[in-house]
Amino acid sequence: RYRKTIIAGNWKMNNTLSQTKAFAEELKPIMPRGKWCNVVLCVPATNIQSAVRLFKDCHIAIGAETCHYEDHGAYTGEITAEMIKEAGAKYVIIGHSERRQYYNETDFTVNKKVHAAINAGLFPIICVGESLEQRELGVTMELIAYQVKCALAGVPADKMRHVVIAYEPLWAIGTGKTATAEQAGEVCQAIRAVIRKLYGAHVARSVTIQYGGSMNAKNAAELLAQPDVDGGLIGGASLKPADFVQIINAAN
Ligand code: 3PY
Repeated sequence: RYRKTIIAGNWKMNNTLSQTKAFAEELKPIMPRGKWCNVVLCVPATNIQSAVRLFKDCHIAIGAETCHYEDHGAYTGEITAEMIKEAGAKYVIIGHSERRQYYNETDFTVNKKVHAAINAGLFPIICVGESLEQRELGVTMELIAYQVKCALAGVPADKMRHVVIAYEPLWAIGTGKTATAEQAGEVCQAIRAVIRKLYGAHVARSVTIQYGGSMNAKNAAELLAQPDVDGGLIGGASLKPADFVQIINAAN
């Protein structure tokens, strides 16, 4: 296999510090060992530093859920990629559809944040995905290609090994609806084709492309069996240690 499989939890706005500790205690005894897939938990910013320590024994890397694109300044409430990096995180989710929907994240700010993340030494997990209306209009592939190109504009080939793409169809997020394995596989394959056009076959082969959107303990194995699905970005099921472990096992 040319690329890493990455199972990443996206906790969204869930789990306080004490709940994070309880999660770690529940996870520790059941966490599979010596497996080859990489495991990440993207947690609220207030939990990053503790989570790095709490999940070290489980070999779980920590990620943030967004960052700002500037490296400092008058942006009340925001945090920089460098702050996230110094707190000990390795990854940062960029352009999650909830950020696009509620916080004016655009393809333009996604691109700036991707650069900020890479410059800080973080691995961006870039989310792309179509709405139900867009899927029904038959423009999914064009839209996805557009989002991927915008997100990666100006990113040099030698930085692409730090980049993760997550395909998250909007109609499957928090709805309990999952894309079929074929739908997920088809779009992830199309994303790889876009990267191949931009960077060539070698880079395209090495980039991890995840599926996200109601991936859970039951459907994970089938989704992950698709040749271009290299992992998952997992919402609700990453809040339950037993479910999360089942997904990790499905990836191995
Ligand atoms: C979901 O599974 O709902 C997600 O949004 C994962 O990021």
